[in-house]
Amino acid sequence: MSGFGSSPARRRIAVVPAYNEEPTVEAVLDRLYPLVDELVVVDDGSTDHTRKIIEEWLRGAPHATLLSFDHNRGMSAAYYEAFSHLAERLRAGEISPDDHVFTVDADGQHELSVFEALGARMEAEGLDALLVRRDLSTYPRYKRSGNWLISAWASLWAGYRLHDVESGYRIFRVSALIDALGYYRGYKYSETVEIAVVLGRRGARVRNDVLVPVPVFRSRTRLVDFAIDAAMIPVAAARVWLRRAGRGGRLSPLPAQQAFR
Ligand SMILES: Nc1nc2c(ncn2[C@@H]2O[C@H](COP(=O)(O)OP(=O)(O)OP(=O)(O)O)[C@@H](O)[C@H]2O)c(=O)[nH]1
Ligand SMILES: [Mg+2]
Repeated sequence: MSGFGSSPARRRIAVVPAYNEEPTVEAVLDRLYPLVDELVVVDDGSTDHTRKIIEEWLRGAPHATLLSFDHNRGMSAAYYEAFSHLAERLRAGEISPDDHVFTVDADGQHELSVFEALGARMEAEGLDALLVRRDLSTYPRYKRSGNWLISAWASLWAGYRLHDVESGYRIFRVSALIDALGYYRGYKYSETVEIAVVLGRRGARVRNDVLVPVPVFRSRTRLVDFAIDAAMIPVAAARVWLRRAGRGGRLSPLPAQQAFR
């Protein structure tokens, strides 16, 4: 655990959104928990036994917190809830602007054997965000084409090259994450594309080219989710521009965000 001495080590906080992940959630939490200092899991109104499984798992996990919705609100809402919780903790001085937040899916799609190496890279390069690029070579062609297209579209609006903008396997510096939170909310799955664009427009140092394998293929996203994401990309960029114009060039709408950059 971190927190000793005059320059405490950077804390690692994991955020795991979960919706009807009964077969995999416990294994993911078991594997992830020893890799981090704390873990926040969001049950997004699951209708299977996901919530019960998490509640039982929590008994042996003193550094983990469950946030939950009574009804399903979508992946973006789950992330928004978790990140708002972290913003509160930052304001309360319980976490620091330089701590790292890792987002990991509850379906086992994110390769945790590279977790340490990703964290080390983030640290060594002083990044604000590392959006892990998933190796989608085992995915069907339509998924790969769609991912390429939306990543290219997002790159235009973000101002840097995105290779896998839909990736949910990410690391954020707390200050950059909370800053970005002032510019988007996300709908359905759009959180991933919106935050990637906002970070770029805010001048954050971001990489999206570190390639990792995907252990399992399973897809629940649909064409309508793709369309929503595509539509939200320019909206996210516009929000940053409008906010900047409206505030005469000031870049920090919330007190906590002054810590960014
Ligand atoms: N499908 C879905 N997942 C949710 C929801 N809320 C939270 N999640 C969680 O968000 C994470 C990502 O969801 P996935 O459906 O795997 O989406 P994805 O991996 O981005 O997209 P795919 O490439 O289609 O697998 C998982 O851990 C889900 O359990 C929701 O309303 N629907
Ligand atoms: Mg998934």
